[in-house]
Amino acid sequence: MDSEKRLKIAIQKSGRLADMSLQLLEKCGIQLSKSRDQLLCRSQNFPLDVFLVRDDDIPAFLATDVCQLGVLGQNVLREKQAVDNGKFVGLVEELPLGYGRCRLSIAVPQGFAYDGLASLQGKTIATSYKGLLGAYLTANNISADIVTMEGAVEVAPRTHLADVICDLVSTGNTLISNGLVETDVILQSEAVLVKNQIADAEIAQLCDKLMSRIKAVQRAAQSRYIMLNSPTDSLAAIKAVLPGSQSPTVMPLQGRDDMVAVHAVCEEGVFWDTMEELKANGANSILVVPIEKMLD
Ligand code: PRT
Ligand code: ZN
Repeated sequence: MDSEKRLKIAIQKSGRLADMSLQLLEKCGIQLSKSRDQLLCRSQNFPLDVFLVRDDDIPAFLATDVCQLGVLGQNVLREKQAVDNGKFVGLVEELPLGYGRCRLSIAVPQGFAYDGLASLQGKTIATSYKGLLGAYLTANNISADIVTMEGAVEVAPRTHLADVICDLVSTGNTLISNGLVETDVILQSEAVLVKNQIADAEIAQLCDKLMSRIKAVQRAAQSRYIMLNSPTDSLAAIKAVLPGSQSPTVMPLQGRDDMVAVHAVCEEGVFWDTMEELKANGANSILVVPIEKMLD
């Protein structure tokens, strides 16, 4: 492979997605220079350049092929696509990453007589998501005025800039403290790995390699290694209880004909009730340990 070719990924420089995105690369074994003041970090042990930018700029970095991969909220990507599909149509959501979860919702002031979307007819709605909101209103045959605000959308009704708002919600605390009630969810969102149409075969290969590492990290994070001793006659019952495991390893226990040791990788969470059920089926010495890395 041409050693000059490097894959380029854009992640958020600072903000809600920044730490998790950097940690994800680190968990993939990618070492980066520690300074985060700069725009660009080069990895020394993987042909990868990491651009640290504002999340809103990532779709343009991908559309212009400055980077081939980006990590951003689905809300940001879908909004850009809703506003200018021609420019961003080639960007593909490759992998949901399980963090940065939120939803884009409409919220009305307490006391607003809300009786379904029709109540928004002719109203003014403040949002930073005019593309997504506009498409949602059109799809539901509602005609309303959209006021675009870049921040502090939640104060718009109090300051009489708008009747209602459409904004991101995660805990819902911001809505509550501003006397607003969530009525409609327009979009559920999380951080996602986005890819452009990679033309270069070697870059595409690097991209596949990074993606398979990310998938392996995700699988390892949700998997557990479980070890237990089982009565030989309840082995079938014990295997049936083990969550998401394929073929457990069964080994003899020295000096015991009636018991065997069972080791298994469980690709689902192992909760207390599962352990209690294993115990109820005769298992003992049950150990559940996290898995650091996993590759098939
Ligand atoms: O500087 P840069 O442009 O990169 O960052 P930013 O300020 O635009 O974004 P940032 O860091 O705030 O958020 C980045 C991404 O995190 C968003 O695009 C979403 O995908 C995701 N995310 C997850 C959220 C939230 N949760 C969230 N709660 N983004 C924003 N919020 C805001 C929301 O706008 C509202 O003001 O938090 C408030 C509501 O929070 P709750 O918990 O009170 O409901
Ligand atoms: Zn932003």
